[in-house]
Amino acid sequence: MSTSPAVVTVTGAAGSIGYAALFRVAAGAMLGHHQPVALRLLELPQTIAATEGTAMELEDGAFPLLTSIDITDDPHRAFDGANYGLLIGAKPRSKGMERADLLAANSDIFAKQGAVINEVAAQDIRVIVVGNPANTNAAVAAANAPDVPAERFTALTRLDHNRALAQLARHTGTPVAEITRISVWGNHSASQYPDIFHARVGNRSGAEFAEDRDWLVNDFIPTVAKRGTAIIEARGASSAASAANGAIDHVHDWVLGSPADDWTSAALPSPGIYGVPEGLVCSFPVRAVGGRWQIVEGLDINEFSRQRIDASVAELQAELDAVSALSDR
Ligand code: NAX
Repeated sequence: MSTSPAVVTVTGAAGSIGYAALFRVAAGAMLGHHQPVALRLLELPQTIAATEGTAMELEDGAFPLLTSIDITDDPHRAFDGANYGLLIGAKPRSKGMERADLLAANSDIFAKQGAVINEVAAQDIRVIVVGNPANTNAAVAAANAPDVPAERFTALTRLDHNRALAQLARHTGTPVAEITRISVWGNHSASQYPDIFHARVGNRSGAEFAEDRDWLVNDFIPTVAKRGTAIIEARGASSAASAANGAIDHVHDWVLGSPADDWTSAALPSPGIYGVPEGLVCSFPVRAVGGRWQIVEGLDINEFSRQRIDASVAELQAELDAVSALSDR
């Protein structure tokens, strides 16, 4: 790990997830406790004042690893020499907005940011997209950054993974630390598929718990997939700290390695395996080795899982087709 600062660009820095993420990035939770960080905060012009407030608080944290904070509404300045991009800012779905409108508005943002990353970011740039629709936004950014290896554009499904881990721990009365090998497949949406068939739950297998199909189908899967909505209903605001935590876990493991004998979940451009068409940014079981994600290959996918993976992949394909049709116009 280098002692020169890593340039970390955070878009949507004044938003809820940005606010929850920045302090932990500055404290070393993402890149390790020996890696200095230079923060670049990208926001919309109307939110720059609020971003300055966040920066004042970051300063007041007196974080030894935080070497600088730059605030801008100019993507070129924000991504210049960036080693890491946390793409959190996105256009939210407003009342009456159709999903197609949301896809269009965001594909525009992420196409531009991808092109700027291609132009000015550091050669080793690693990107995680959090802003929704996260998988398709990552695919759009990657398509607009032809000089950056596509595998460096990823999307957040670690939050879904962590939610699945926590729900399985609660159901089985097993500590989270004793559960491994959960997989989240597909899209970060209600169609995602949290798969416990390969999991280890203490000294038992996840497949054993999956035999209770009523619990699996009517409780576990929908609870994980719809957790975001449940949080909005309870809190009156969407997941922020847990989403920031997922993004930090994702980058941490990507750079510093995932635990041995386990795997995690991340959305990556598909190389065309597990029946997922090439180029879709799909969540897979992954391990991080030497700073690269590797999809865990060779897992036996039963019919129950196959149907659910296929349904989520079909949704991803429809999203990508919708934004591709826009760019062809
Ligand atoms: P907020 O509305 O609190 O913050 C978003 C911020 O992004 C705002 O400050 C806004 O000014 C800024 N922004 C918008 N467009 C921008 C652009 N083009 N450049 C720079 N900044 C821009 O939302 P927050 O709760 O922080 O959520 C951010 C995104 O994360 C949303 O799209 C949300 O749907 C998504 N989520 C993704 C999750 C995942 O697991 N992948 C889970 C949590 C969250 O729902």
